[in-house]
Amino acid sequence: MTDRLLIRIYPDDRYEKPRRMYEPARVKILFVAESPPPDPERFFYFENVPYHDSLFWETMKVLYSAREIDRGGKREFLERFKCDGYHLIDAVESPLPDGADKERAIRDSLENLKSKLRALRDAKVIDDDTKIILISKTVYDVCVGALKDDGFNVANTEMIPLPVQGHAKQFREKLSRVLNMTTTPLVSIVMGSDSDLEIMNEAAKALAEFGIPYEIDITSAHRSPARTSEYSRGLKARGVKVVIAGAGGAAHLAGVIAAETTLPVIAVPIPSTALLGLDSLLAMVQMPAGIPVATVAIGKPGATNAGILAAQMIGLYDDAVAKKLVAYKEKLVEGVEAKSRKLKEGRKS
Ligand code: RP5
Repeated sequence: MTDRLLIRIYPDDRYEKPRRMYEPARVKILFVAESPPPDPERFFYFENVPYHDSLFWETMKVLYSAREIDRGGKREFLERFKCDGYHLIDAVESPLPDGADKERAIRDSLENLKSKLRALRDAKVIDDDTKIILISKTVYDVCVGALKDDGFNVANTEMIPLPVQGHAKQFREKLSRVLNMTTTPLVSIVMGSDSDLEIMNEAAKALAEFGIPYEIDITSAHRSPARTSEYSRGLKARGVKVVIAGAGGAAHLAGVIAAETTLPVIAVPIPSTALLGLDSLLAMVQMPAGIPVATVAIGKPGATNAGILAAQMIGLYDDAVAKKLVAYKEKLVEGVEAKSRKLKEGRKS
Protein backbone atom coordinates (compact mmCIF):
# COMPACT_ATOMS: atom_id res chain seq x y z
CA MET A 1 0.00 0.00 0.00
CA THR A 2 2.76 2.44 0.98
CA ASP A 3 4.79 1.67 -2.14
CA ARG A 4 1.87 2.49 -4.40
CA LEU A 5 1.30 5.66 -2.46
CA LEU A 6 4.89 6.82 -2.72
CA ILE A 7 4.89 6.42 -6.46
CA ARG A 8 1.87 8.70 -6.60
CA ILE A 9 3.31 11.21 -4.18
CA TYR A 10 6.82 11.40 -5.57
CA PRO A 11 6.49 10.99 -9.32
CA ASP A 12 10.08 12.05 -9.87
CA ASP A 13 11.91 8.84 -9.12
CA ARG A 14 15.22 10.60 -8.44
CA TYR A 15 13.61 11.69 -5.16
CA GLU A 16 11.48 8.63 -4.67
CA LYS A 17 14.40 6.26 -4.17
CA PRO A 18 16.17 7.98 -1.27
CA ARG A 19 12.86 8.89 0.35
CA ARG A 20 11.54 5.37 0.11
CA MET A 21 14.55 4.13 2.07
CA TYR A 22 13.44 6.24 5.00
CA GLU A 23 9.70 5.82 4.78
CA PRO A 24 8.44 4.56 8.16
CA ALA A 25 5.45 2.21 8.27
CA ARG A 26 3.53 4.62 10.45
CA VAL A 27 4.40 8.25 10.83
CA LYS A 28 4.35 9.76 14.31
CA ILE A 29 5.68 13.16 13.33
CA LEU A 30 5.60 14.44 9.76
CA PHE A 31 7.86 17.39 9.00
CA VAL A 32 6.83 19.56 6.07
CA ALA A 33 9.78 21.50 4.64
CA GLU A 34 9.89 23.78 1.61
CA SER A 35 11.10 21.94 -1.47
CA PRO A 36 13.69 19.33 -2.44
CA PRO A 37 17.11 20.79 -3.28
CA PRO A 38 18.05 20.93 -6.98
CA ASP A 39 20.41 18.01 -6.70
CA PRO A 40 18.62 14.88 -5.47
CA GLU A 41 21.85 13.73 -3.83
CA ARG A 42 21.40 16.66 -1.46
CA PHE A 43 18.04 15.42 -0.29
CA PHE A 44 17.34 16.01 3.40
CA TYR A 45 17.66 12.37 4.34
CA PHE A 46 20.24 11.27 1.91
CA GLU A 47 23.27 9.89 3.64
CA ASN A 48 26.20 10.66 1.37
CA VAL A 49 26.03 14.38 1.82
CA PRO A 50 28.95 16.09 3.49
CA TYR A 51 27.55 19.66 3.25
CA HIS A 52 24.37 21.72 2.84
CA ASP A 53 22.53 19.52 5.25
CA SER A 54 22.07 21.82 8.21
CA LEU A 55 18.32 21.12 8.33
CA PHE A 56 19.12 17.45 8.79
CA TRP A 57 21.73 17.90 11.51
CA GLU A 58 19.93 20.59 13.45
CA THR A 59 16.82 18.38 13.46
CA MET A 60 18.88 15.44 14.74
CA LYS A 61 20.34 17.59 17.52
CA VAL A 62 16.84 18.35 18.75
CA LEU A 63 15.34 14.89 18.30
CA TYR A 64 18.22 12.97 19.86
CA SER A 65 19.85 15.52 22.17
CA ALA A 66 22.99 15.05 20.09
CA ARG A 67 25.42 17.76 21.15
CA GLU A 68 28.41 17.02 19.02
CA ILE A 69 27.70 15.86 15.54
CA ASP A 70 29.60 12.95 14.10
CA ARG A 71 28.88 13.31 10.41
CA GLY A 72 30.12 9.78 9.82
CA GLY A 73 27.16 8.54 11.90
CA LYS A 74 24.58 9.93 9.51
CA ARG A 75 23.25 6.56 8.45
CA GLU A 76 22.66 5.65 12.09
CA PHE A 77 20.71 8.84 12.66
CA LEU A 78 18.72 8.26 9.50
CA GLU A 79 17.82 4.74 10.55
CA ARG A 80 16.74 5.97 13.94
CA PHE A 81 14.72 8.78 12.36
CA LYS A 82 12.83 6.19 10.36
CA CYS A 83 12.45 3.66 13.19
CA ASP A 84 11.05 6.31 15.47
CA GLY A 85 8.28 7.14 13.04
CA TYR A 86 9.55 10.46 11.68
CA HIS A 87 9.19 11.42 8.07
CA LEU A 88 9.59 14.51 5.93
CA ILE A 89 7.83 15.71 2.81
CA ASP A 90 8.10 19.00 0.97
CA ALA A 91 5.39 21.57 0.41
CA VAL A 92 6.58 21.97 -3.19
CA GLU A 93 7.36 18.80 -5.07
CA SER A 94 10.08 20.05 -7.43
CA PRO A 95 13.23 22.00 -6.64
CA LEU A 96 12.87 25.78 -6.65
CA PRO A 97 15.37 27.72 -8.78
CA ASP A 98 17.51 30.38 -7.05
CA GLY A 99 15.56 33.59 -6.51
CA ALA A 100 12.18 31.88 -6.95
CA ASP A 101 9.15 33.41 -5.23
CA LYS A 102 8.86 30.73 -2.54
CA GLU A 103 5.64 32.00 -1.08
CA ARG A 104 3.90 31.94 -4.42
CA ALA A 105 5.28 28.48 -5.26
CA ILE A 106 4.05 27.06 -1.95
CA ARG A 107 0.66 28.73 -2.35
CA ASP A 108 0.34 27.32 -5.89
CA SER A 109 1.17 23.87 -4.66
CA LEU A 110 -1.02 23.94 -1.53
CA GLU A 111 -3.85 21.86 -3.04
CA ASN A 112 -1.28 19.29 -4.12
CA LEU A 113 0.19 19.16 -0.61
CA LYS A 114 -3.27 18.72 0.91
CA SER A 115 -4.08 15.88 -1.47
CA LYS A 116 -0.74 14.21 -0.58
CA LEU A 117 -1.63 14.43 3.09
CA ARG A 118 -5.13 13.09 2.46
CA ALA A 119 -3.64 10.17 0.54
CA LEU A 120 -1.29 9.44 3.45
CA ARG A 121 -4.26 9.56 5.80
CA ASP A 122 -6.34 7.24 3.58
CA ALA A 123 -3.46 4.79 3.47
CA LYS A 124 -3.23 4.99 7.30
CA VAL A 125 0.41 6.09 7.09
CA ILE A 126 -0.67 9.12 9.12
CA ASP A 127 -3.66 9.33 11.46
CA ASP A 128 -5.20 11.72 13.98
CA ASP A 129 -2.28 11.19 16.36
CA THR A 130 0.33 12.15 13.76
CA LYS A 131 1.70 15.61 14.49
CA ILE A 132 2.54 17.77 11.51
CA ILE A 133 5.41 20.22 12.02
CA LEU A 134 5.82 23.00 9.47
CA ILE A 135 9.42 24.08 8.90
CA SER A 136 10.27 27.60 7.62
CA LYS A 137 8.35 30.83 7.98
CA THR A 138 6.97 30.66 4.46
CA VAL A 139 5.63 27.12 4.83
CA TYR A 140 4.10 28.06 8.17
CA ASP A 141 2.51 31.27 6.92
CA VAL A 142 1.01 29.68 3.82
CA CYS A 143 0.00 26.28 5.19
CA VAL A 144 -0.95 26.51 8.86
CA GLY A 145 -4.54 27.72 8.47
CA ALA A 146 -5.29 25.64 5.38
CA LEU A 147 -4.07 22.38 6.91
CA LYS A 148 -5.83 22.97 10.22
CA ASP A 149 -9.06 23.74 8.34
CA ASP A 150 -8.68 20.37 6.62
CA GLY A 151 -8.49 18.63 10.02
CA PHE A 152 -4.75 17.97 10.05
CA ASN A 153 -3.03 17.92 13.43
CA VAL A 154 -0.56 20.81 12.98
CA ALA A 155 1.63 20.98 16.10
CA ASN A 156 3.25 24.42 15.55
CA THR A 157 1.83 27.37 17.37
CA GLU A 158 4.51 29.58 15.82
CA MET A 159 6.79 29.45 12.82
CA ILE A 160 10.10 27.55 13.02
CA PRO A 161 12.81 29.19 10.88
CA LEU A 162 15.06 27.20 8.59
CA PRO A 163 18.37 26.64 10.44
CA VAL A 164 20.37 28.80 8.02
CA GLN A 165 21.89 32.29 8.11
CA GLY A 166 22.36 32.39 11.89
CA HIS A 167 18.96 30.90 12.73
CA ALA A 168 20.21 27.49 13.94
CA LYS A 169 19.76 28.31 17.63
CA GLN A 170 16.26 29.70 17.13
CA PHE A 171 15.40 26.65 15.01
CA ARG A 172 16.49 24.30 17.80
CA GLU A 173 14.70 26.22 20.53
CA LYS A 174 11.43 26.45 18.64
CA LEU A 175 11.48 22.85 17.44
CA SER A 176 12.24 21.66 20.98
CA ARG A 177 9.27 23.61 22.26
CA VAL A 178 6.93 22.00 19.76
CA LEU A 179 8.32 18.53 20.43
CA ASN A 180 8.22 18.94 24.20
CA MET A 181 4.57 19.75 23.95
CA THR A 182 4.05 16.46 22.16
CA THR A 183 6.47 14.01 23.75
CA THR A 184 8.18 13.83 27.11
CA PRO A 185 10.88 11.16 27.11
CA LEU A 186 10.05 8.29 29.47
CA VAL A 187 13.33 6.49 29.01
CA SER A 188 16.82 7.94 29.01
CA ILE A 189 19.40 6.09 26.93
CA VAL A 190 22.91 7.20 27.84
CA MET A 191 26.29 5.93 26.83
CA GLY A 192 29.92 6.65 27.64
CA SER A 193 31.02 7.51 24.12
CA ASP A 194 29.74 7.89 20.58
CA SER A 195 31.57 4.65 19.80
CA ASP A 196 28.77 2.91 21.80
CA LEU A 197 26.03 4.35 19.61
CA GLU A 198 25.69 1.54 17.11
CA ILE A 199 24.94 -0.90 19.92
CA MET A 200 22.76 1.44 21.98
CA ASN A 201 20.65 2.17 18.91
CA GLU A 202 19.17 -1.30 19.40
CA ALA A 203 17.64 -0.17 22.70
CA ALA A 204 16.21 2.85 20.90
CA LYS A 205 14.72 0.64 18.18
CA ALA A 206 13.05 -1.59 20.78
CA LEU A 207 11.54 1.41 22.57
CA ALA A 208 10.32 2.85 19.28
CA GLU A 209 8.58 -0.45 18.53
CA PHE A 210 6.52 0.00 21.70
CA GLY A 211 5.88 3.67 20.96
CA ILE A 212 7.82 4.84 24.03
CA PRO A 213 9.40 8.32 23.80
CA TYR A 214 13.04 8.37 24.80
CA GLU A 215 16.02 10.66 24.79
CA ILE A 216 19.53 9.64 23.94
CA ASP A 217 22.76 11.26 25.06
CA ILE A 218 26.44 10.76 25.80
CA THR A 219 27.98 11.30 29.21
CA SER A 220 31.00 9.63 30.72
CA ALA A 221 31.48 8.62 34.34
CA HIS A 222 35.23 9.17 34.15
CA ARG A 223 35.67 11.79 31.41
CA SER A 224 32.81 14.08 32.48
CA PRO A 225 31.90 13.13 36.07
CA ALA A 226 30.24 16.48 36.90
CA ARG A 227 28.07 16.37 33.79
CA THR A 228 27.07 12.76 34.56
CA SER A 229 26.10 13.69 38.08
CA GLU A 230 24.08 16.71 36.99
CA TYR A 231 22.35 14.71 34.25
CA SER A 232 21.44 11.91 36.68
CA ARG A 233 20.04 14.26 39.30
CA GLY A 234 17.80 16.00 36.78
CA LEU A 235 16.23 12.86 35.29
CA LYS A 236 13.30 12.37 37.64
CA ALA A 237 12.15 15.98 37.56
CA ARG A 238 12.01 15.83 33.75
CA GLY A 239 9.59 12.89 33.87
CA VAL A 240 12.02 10.11 32.90
CA LYS A 241 10.99 6.74 34.38
CA VAL A 242 13.80 4.35 33.43
CA VAL A 243 17.48 4.77 32.52
CA ILE A 244 19.40 2.53 30.11
CA ALA A 245 23.16 3.08 30.42
CA GLY A 246 25.71 1.55 28.07
CA ALA A 247 29.46 1.64 28.64
CA GLY A 248 32.60 -0.29 27.79
CA GLY A 249 35.83 -1.05 29.63
CA ALA A 250 35.70 -0.36 33.37
CA ALA A 251 32.07 0.66 32.71
CA HIS A 252 30.98 2.47 35.84
CA LEU A 253 28.46 4.74 34.10
CA ALA A 254 25.36 2.75 35.10
CA GLY A 255 26.54 2.46 38.72
CA VAL A 256 27.33 6.17 38.98
CA ILE A 257 23.91 7.10 37.58
CA ALA A 258 22.21 4.61 39.94
CA ALA A 259 24.04 6.28 42.83
CA GLU A 260 22.46 9.63 41.94
CA THR A 261 18.84 8.65 41.22
CA THR A 262 16.13 6.37 42.57
CA LEU A 263 14.97 5.53 39.02
CA PRO A 264 15.63 1.96 37.86
CA VAL A 265 18.87 1.71 35.86
CA ILE A 266 19.50 -0.98 33.24
CA ALA A 267 23.14 -1.52 32.26
CA VAL A 268 24.33 -2.63 28.82
CA PRO A 269 27.94 -3.92 28.68
CA ILE A 270 29.66 -2.73 25.49
CA PRO A 271 32.37 -4.90 23.89
CA SER A 272 34.79 -2.03 23.22
CA THR A 273 38.08 -3.37 24.62
CA ALA A 274 40.43 -6.32 24.24
CA LEU A 275 38.24 -8.21 26.73
CA LEU A 276 35.23 -7.92 24.41
CA GLY A 277 32.77 -6.73 27.04
CA LEU A 278 33.46 -9.34 29.69
CA ASP A 279 35.21 -6.58 31.65
CA SER A 280 32.13 -4.32 31.44
CA LEU A 281 29.73 -7.17 32.20
CA LEU A 282 31.56 -8.05 35.41
CA ALA A 283 31.92 -4.41 36.44
CA MET A 284 28.23 -3.72 35.90
CA VAL A 285 26.78 -6.90 37.33
CA GLN A 286 28.98 -6.75 40.43
CA MET A 287 27.51 -3.63 41.96
CA PRO A 288 27.87 -3.82 45.75
CA ALA A 289 24.68 -4.27 47.81
CA GLY A 290 22.61 -1.10 48.04
CA ILE A 291 22.97 0.34 44.52
CA PRO A 292 21.40 -2.11 42.05
CA VAL A 293 21.76 -1.96 38.29
CA ALA A 294 19.90 -4.50 36.16
CA THR A 295 22.62 -5.83 33.85
CA VAL A 296 21.71 -7.37 30.50
CA ALA A 297 23.78 -9.34 27.96
CA ILE A 298 26.87 -7.91 26.22
CA GLY A 299 26.33 -5.93 23.01
CA LYS A 300 23.35 -5.65 20.68
CA PRO A 301 21.18 -8.46 22.17
CA GLY A 302 21.61 -6.84 25.57
CA ALA A 303 20.71 -3.41 24.22
CA THR A 304 17.55 -4.82 22.61
CA ASN A 305 16.61 -6.53 25.87
CA ALA A 306 17.30 -3.34 27.80
CA GLY A 307 14.73 -1.58 25.58
CA ILE A 308 12.18 -4.36 26.08
CA LEU A 309 12.80 -4.49 29.83
CA ALA A 310 12.30 -0.73 30.08
CA ALA A 311 9.05 -1.15 28.09
CA GLN A 312 7.92 -3.81 30.57
CA MET A 313 8.53 -1.37 33.42
CA ILE A 314 6.53 1.34 31.64
CA GLY A 315 3.87 -1.28 30.84
CA LEU A 316 3.20 -1.70 34.57
CA TYR A 317 1.26 1.57 34.50
CA ASP A 318 0.68 2.26 30.79
CA ASP A 319 -2.04 0.03 29.30
CA ALA A 320 -1.20 0.90 25.69
CA VAL A 321 2.40 -0.26 26.18
CA ALA A 322 1.20 -3.36 28.10
CA LYS A 323 -1.00 -4.33 25.11
CA LYS A 324 1.91 -3.88 22.70
CA LEU A 325 4.03 -6.16 24.88
CA VAL A 326 1.36 -8.88 24.69
CA ALA A 327 1.23 -8.50 20.90
CA TYR A 328 5.03 -8.67 20.77
CA LYS A 329 5.08 -11.98 22.67
CA GLU A 330 2.39 -13.35 20.34
CA LYS A 331 4.54 -12.38 17.36
CA LEU A 332 7.46 -14.31 18.85
CA VAL A 333 5.26 -17.42 19.20
CA GLU A 334 4.05 -17.05 15.60
CA GLY A 335 7.66 -16.68 14.43
CA VAL A 336 8.66 -19.98 16.06
CA GLU A 337 5.61 -21.74 14.62
CA ALA A 338 6.42 -20.42 11.13
CA LYS A 339 10.01 -21.69 11.44
CA SER A 340 8.79 -25.08 12.65
CA ARG A 341 6.41 -25.35 9.66
CA LYS A 342 9.17 -24.36 7.27
CA LEU A 343 11.53 -26.93 8.74
CA LYS A 344 8.96 -29.71 8.45
CA GLU A 345 8.06 -28.75 4.91
CA GLY A 346 11.75 -28.70 3.97
CA ARG A 347 12.25 -32.23 5.31
CA LYS A 348 9.27 -33.56 3.32
CA SER A 349 10.58 -32.29 0.00
C1 RP5 B 1 33.85 3.88 27.65
O1 RP5 B 1 35.04 3.72 26.97
C2 RP5 B 1 32.81 4.08 26.58
O2 RP5 B 1 31.58 3.63 27.04
C3 RP5 B 1 33.33 3.28 25.42
O3 RP5 B 1 32.71 2.02 25.34
C4 RP5 B 1 34.80 3.11 25.73
C5 RP5 B 1 35.70 3.69 24.68
O4 RP5 B 1 35.37 5.03 24.44
P1 RP5 B 1 36.04 5.83 23.23
O5 RP5 B 1 37.52 5.79 23.49
O6 RP5 B 1 35.64 5.11 21.97
O7 RP5 B 1 35.47 7.23 23.31
O8 RP5 B 1 33.87 4.97 28.48
